Amino acid sequence: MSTFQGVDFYDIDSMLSEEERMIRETVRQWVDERVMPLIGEAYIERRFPRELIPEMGEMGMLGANLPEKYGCAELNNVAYGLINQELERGDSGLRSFASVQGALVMYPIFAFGSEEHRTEWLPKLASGEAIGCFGLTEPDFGSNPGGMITTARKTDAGWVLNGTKMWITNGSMADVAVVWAQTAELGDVKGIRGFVVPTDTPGFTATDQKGKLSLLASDTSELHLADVEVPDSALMPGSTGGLKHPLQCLTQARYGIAWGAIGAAMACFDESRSYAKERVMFGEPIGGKQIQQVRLADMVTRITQAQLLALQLGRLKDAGSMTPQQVSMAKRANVDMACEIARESRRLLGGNGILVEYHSMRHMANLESVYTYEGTHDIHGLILGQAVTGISAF
Ligand code: TGC
Ligand code: FAD
Repeated sequence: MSTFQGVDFYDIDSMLSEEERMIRETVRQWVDERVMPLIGEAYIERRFPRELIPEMGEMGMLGANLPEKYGCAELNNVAYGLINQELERGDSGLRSFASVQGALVMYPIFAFGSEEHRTEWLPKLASGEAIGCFGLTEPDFGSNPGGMITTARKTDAGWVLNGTKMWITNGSMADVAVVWAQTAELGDVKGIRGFVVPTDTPGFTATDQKGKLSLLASDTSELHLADVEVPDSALMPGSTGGLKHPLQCLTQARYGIAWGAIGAAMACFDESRSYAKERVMFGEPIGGKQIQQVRLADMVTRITQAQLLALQLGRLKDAGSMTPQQVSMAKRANVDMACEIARESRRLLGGNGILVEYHSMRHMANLESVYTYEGTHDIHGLILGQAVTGISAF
């Protein structure tokens, strides 16, 4: 049974609509009842809890800000952010699953796909009947995806894809992959196009990434494309070349991460606050010691700052004026905040802090991936540096 207290030092609830609060509470309760009892074991077993996917679909958590017309919940972006927050309070792997499904697969199909792509895939992805993955990163092109060497060659029958994509979330579970490939032979200097590729297409294989020490309750895989033949209709007609379109998807996912990181941090703060009040050492609760009080004070301050940043970002997104650079600031600052809080929380818990029965170390390990994926902390620093100086330092 969860004893999660929540963190709302600045009465941020009063800045949410009744509907937004209600959605947050519904997902919060679901995470308490369905995720918390199993997540520690799933983590140790290194498995993504697939049994939760149909419930996530039924509750409208997948592609939640996309239109009802395609089976989605059509929520505003603040409600969508709050869902991410609550999912990541459970585990970053769960939020990652939803981020990839919604922001990196459903969003590009919605924004750049044909009407046939939308009607074929969006309702199934929204319900969780189908799972999607997003193949952008390659072994030698992570921060710099523009250098990708996966190719899409035009033939009379359609396209032939060849290449390797690395670190692909949901890769082994996926029914459909959004694959980004070079089409330079079209004579297009900005030749990167997006393809909707059913994963049962001959030549497409996915292998599990072994040896992870982070995000253990998440499917991370390598995709191999060996002469994968797809019809002309696999090309997303709205992906008209260049990095702009994949980066547009990343903006959607990074937005969700800015919220998600708050959830992981709240879980850690909540755990260490309770522990500090209960753990007696030198004859009194450690929460009565000044060092631990300052530790908790720093945590609640940084969470509050992150909440305000995310909420304003959400309001800007709902108003249609959010910029990618604003998303970079929130992803970078909030994930950094969560990494620090998870580490401090684990330390406050002493020896117990390394056990899976507690959550802080799992979050700490997960957040190291979150710090790196969707644009590393450094890359978002460079994006912000460019925004304020006008000079690119990549
Ligand atoms: P650059 O020349 O700056 O930009 C090319 C075009 O794209 C536009 N643009 C954006 N549009 C929308 N959103 C953004 N965030 C955008 N950033 C740039 C830009 O205006 C330009 O448009 P146009 O019209 O002039 O052509 O491109 P660059 O090659 O210099 O790259 C810049 C850089 C380094 C920032 C970019 O490559 C980058 O963000 N690299 C990081 C790669 C990354 O984040 N990969 C993530 C892979 S997916 C993943 O990690 C999933 S994790 C699982 C989960 O989400 O839970
Ligand atoms: P690199 O780009 O090699 O970076 C190495 C280091 O160099 C970093 O510290 C970086 O900040 C730094 N660096 C890079 N460029 C510069 C520079 N110009 N100046 C200064 N420092 C620099 N990708 C997908 O396409 N789909 C997915 O679903 C997906 N899921 C992922 C899941 C996990 C668990 C992980 C770990 C990654 C995932 N990724 C995914 C890939 C992720 O986006 C990349 O790992 C990330 O973009 C960084 O690329 P890289 O690992 O190649 O690091």
